[in-house]
Amino acid sequence: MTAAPHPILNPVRKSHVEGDYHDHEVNLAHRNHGFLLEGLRHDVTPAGMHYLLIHFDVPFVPAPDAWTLSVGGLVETPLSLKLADLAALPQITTRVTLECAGNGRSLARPRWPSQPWHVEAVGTAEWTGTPLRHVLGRAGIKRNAQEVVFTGADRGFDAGIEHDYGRSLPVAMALSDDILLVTAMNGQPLLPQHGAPLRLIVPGWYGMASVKWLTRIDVIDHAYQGFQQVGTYIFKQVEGEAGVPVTTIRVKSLLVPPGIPDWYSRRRLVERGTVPLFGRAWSGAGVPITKVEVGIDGRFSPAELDSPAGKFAWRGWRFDWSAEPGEYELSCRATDANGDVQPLGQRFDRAGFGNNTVHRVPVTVR
Ligand SMILES: Nc1nc2c(c(=O)[nH]1)N[C@H]1C(S)=C(S)[C@@H](COP(=O)(O)O)O[C@H]1N2
Ligand SMILES: [Mo]
Repeated sequence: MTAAPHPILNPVRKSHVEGDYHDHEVNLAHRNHGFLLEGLRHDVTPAGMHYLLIHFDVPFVPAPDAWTLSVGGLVETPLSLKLADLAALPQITTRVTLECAGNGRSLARPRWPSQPWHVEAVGTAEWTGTPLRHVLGRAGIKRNAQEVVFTGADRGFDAGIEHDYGRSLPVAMALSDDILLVTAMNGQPLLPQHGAPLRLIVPGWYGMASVKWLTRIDVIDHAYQGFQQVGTYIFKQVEGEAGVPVTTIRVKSLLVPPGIPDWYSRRRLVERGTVPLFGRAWSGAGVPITKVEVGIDGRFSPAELDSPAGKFAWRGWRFDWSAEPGEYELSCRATDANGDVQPLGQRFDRAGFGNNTVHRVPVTVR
């Protein structure tokens, strides 16, 4: 008789599944709640409505004043900074739409067993903190530096590998004005689940880059090999290929489901007549949204765009639908300034990353 594989050190290799959600997926969905689509009405997502993605446990921080950020590796002056030191640096506030790279994963058939997102792993907050370059400037980056590594206080296992949550950025990007070390979200101190007391915000990239509970910054002269950099967050068609790292957010849009829902199925009932539809669209890397179209049973017409709300923030759109009684499928499709358009069909990725297929909402008009 062969021993069963150890569930942590030697986990059963995952494969795609169909049908019911496994207990493990349901458990992850409880821990990592999604955004409520009706919340798209808010320009800035209330903190409690913002999606969450926590790989391991939320670290307990009894005394934020004692929190230390260490800056080391290839720097002239290693630093050990308290929150008060960071607060003394120039502070800015930026509105940023954050989306999980796994958003849309479970819309794919078969699906990859993991955090079972449909479309709701997105939110837009106003993050306040200091541009990272001020800290790197004080430490002084050495000539041969290649990447800057960010490590969180959380630790766990994935695929049998024990690690601290960590991610890296190329040095040039780390020195840009946009990358922030933040201590506040929507004008309030960070909530524990959003990275209190200190997190990184990398606008325009999928959420995995925005390391929460930040404790260390290390400058290195090679490509970082941490699990969250090389063991996952790689676009792949098949296991074993080198793949392409997941970085910037792909163009996407969502609509506020109109009318009223059925509690259990969330099917929508809408009254006939003019139905004002509203939603938001966004893309990555600060690329503006140039067009949103609304589909009624797959026939698309242009929506009206609201004014842009910031380089890294989603953009509102609206559309008046003349609804006649019947069954319909509503959808929305955004285009960005690079000419990238959301695909109508399923976009296959082995682990379900970057699925920006159009959002579809079935409705009954009465
Ligand atoms: N330290 C740490 N940082 C992290 C994570 C994590 O599990 N640990 N999750 C990442 C992922 S995958 C996403 S999508 C975002 C989610 O941020 P939020 O929970 O504040 O919305 O945080 C990122 N930063
Ligand atoms: Mo994520």
